[in-house]
Amino acid sequence: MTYLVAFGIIFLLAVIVIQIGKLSELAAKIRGEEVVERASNDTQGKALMVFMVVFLVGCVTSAIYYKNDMLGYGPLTSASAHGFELDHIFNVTLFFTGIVFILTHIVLFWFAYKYRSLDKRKALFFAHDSKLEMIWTIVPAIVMTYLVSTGLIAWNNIFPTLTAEDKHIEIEATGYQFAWDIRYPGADGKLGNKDFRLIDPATNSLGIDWKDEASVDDIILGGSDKIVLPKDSLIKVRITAKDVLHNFYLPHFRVKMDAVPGLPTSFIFTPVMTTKEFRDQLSKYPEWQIPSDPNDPEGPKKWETFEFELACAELCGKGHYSMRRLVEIVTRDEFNTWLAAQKPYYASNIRGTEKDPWDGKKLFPYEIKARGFELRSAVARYVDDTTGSMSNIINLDHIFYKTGVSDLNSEISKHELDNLVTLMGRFPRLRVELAGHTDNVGDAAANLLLSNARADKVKTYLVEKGVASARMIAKGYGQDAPLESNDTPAGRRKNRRTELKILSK
Ligand SMILES: [Cu+2]
Repeated sequence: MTYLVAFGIIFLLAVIVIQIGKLSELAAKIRGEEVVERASNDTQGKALMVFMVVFLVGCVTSAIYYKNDMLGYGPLTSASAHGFELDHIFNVTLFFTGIVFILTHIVLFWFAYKYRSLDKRKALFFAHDSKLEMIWTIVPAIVMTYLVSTGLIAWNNIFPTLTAEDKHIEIEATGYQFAWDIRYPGADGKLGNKDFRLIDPATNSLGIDWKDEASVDDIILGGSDKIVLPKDSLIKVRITAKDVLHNFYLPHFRVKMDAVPGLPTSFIFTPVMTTKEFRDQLSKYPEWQIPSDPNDPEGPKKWETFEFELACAELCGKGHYSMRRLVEIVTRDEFNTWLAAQKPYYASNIRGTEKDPWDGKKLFPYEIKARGFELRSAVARYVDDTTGSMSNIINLDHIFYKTGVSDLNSEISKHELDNLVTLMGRFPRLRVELAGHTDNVGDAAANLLLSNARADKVKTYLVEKGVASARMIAKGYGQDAPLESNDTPAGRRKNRRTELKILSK
C-alpha cells in the first residue's frame, strides 16, 4: 500500500512538472522567448542558491543529529584496541573530504548563480592556466599521500605478524549459506588440522582430521550459541568459507574481513570492553534509556538488552540476514569457566563411532580427568545411598583388551584401573565382583572362557597394585547377559564390557 501511494505521488509530481513546462512554453510564445528565458535563468540561479543552503545545512544538521548512532561517536566508541586508531583515520579522512565536500558545493552553486545568463553577458574562455593546474594537482596529491600513508601505517599496526611467543587465542570462523561454524581450540590451545576431503555433511561438516590429536578437544559452537571471547586478550580469527564469498564483520570491534572459499584470511584484535561495560556506557545516553520492546514499557531498557554481533557483510544469498550471531565479551576468568564447560565436538559426536581413529587405542587427558571424576562419584553415590534402590553395577568403560585375547591393553586401561585401586583404598569395606561380558560373535563356550580370563586379568592387576584379593571376585558371563541387541555394531560394542558389581559396602 505504501509503495502504491509513493508511486502515485511520484507520478502526480511528474505530471505537474510536465504541465509547468508546457505552460512556460506557452508564456514564452506570448511574451517573446528571450525575456522569458532571462527571467527563468534568474529564478533558477536564485533557487539553486536556496537549494545549496538547505542542502548543506541539512547535511550538517543531520550528521550532528544522528551522530550518536554512528560507529565511533557518542556511546559507540570502539570495543577493540585497534578500533580507536581506525576511527581516528576515519575522522581525519572525514575532515579533508568534508572540506572538499562543502567547498565544491558552495562553488558549484555560487557559480551557477553568479554567472547566470543576464543581459548580454559573455562567458570568459581560457584554454590553459598553469597555476590553476598546479593547485588542483599538488594539493590533492599531498592530501592523498598523507591519507594513504597513515592508512598503510595503521593497517600494518592492526595486522602484526604473530609469533609463537605472542600469547593469543586462535578461533576459526567458517561461513556458509547461511550460518557460521565457530571452532575453538579447546584445552590445548591448538586448532586441529582440516582437509576438505574429510568433509561429511552428517558428522564432520568442517572436514576436521580426527587423526590430528589437536582436533580431539576442539569445540564447535552450536548454531545459535553466543560467541564468547575474553576481554584484554589477543584474538586471532581464522576466517574461511565453504561455498560463496562471505564477510566476517564485527562492527563494534571494527573487525571486517572477507571469508573466501579456498583462501584462508584472518583478523587479529583485542576486545577492550566486556558486554556489561559496553552496556553501562550506553546507559548514559537518553536514546538508550527507552524500553527495548515498545509494546512493553515496563520491560528492560534498550541498553540492557544490547548485544555485540557478528554479521555477514557480503550479500551472499537470500538467507544472508540469518548469518547474524551474538557475541559476548567476558572477563578472562568467566571465559575460562565457560570454555571448560564446553564439550569437545569429538567427544560428543565422534568418540566410539566407526569414524573414531582412536577407538580403544588412546584416551585423551580431558577424558581421563572426566572419567576419574565420574567413576569416583558413581561409587560414592552408591556407597552413600540409603534407599537401596540404586543399581550396584557400574560399567568400567575405559578398560580395553587386545582384540580376541584376554590381555589388557594396559597403556590405556591403566587410568581406569588405577582409579579403581584408589577407590578400593578410599572405601575399605567395599567388596566387588569384576564381571566380564562378550558379544555373541564366535563360539559361546569360547566367549565364556574369554570373559572369565579377562575378568581375571583385571583382578590380577588390582592385586598387584595392593588391593586384597579377598575383596574381589572375578567372573565371566560370556555372551549370556547382553545389554542391547547383538544385531548392530553399536549394540555389540556395548555388550563387550567389564562391569564393577558392588557386593557389599
Ligand atoms: Cu554470508
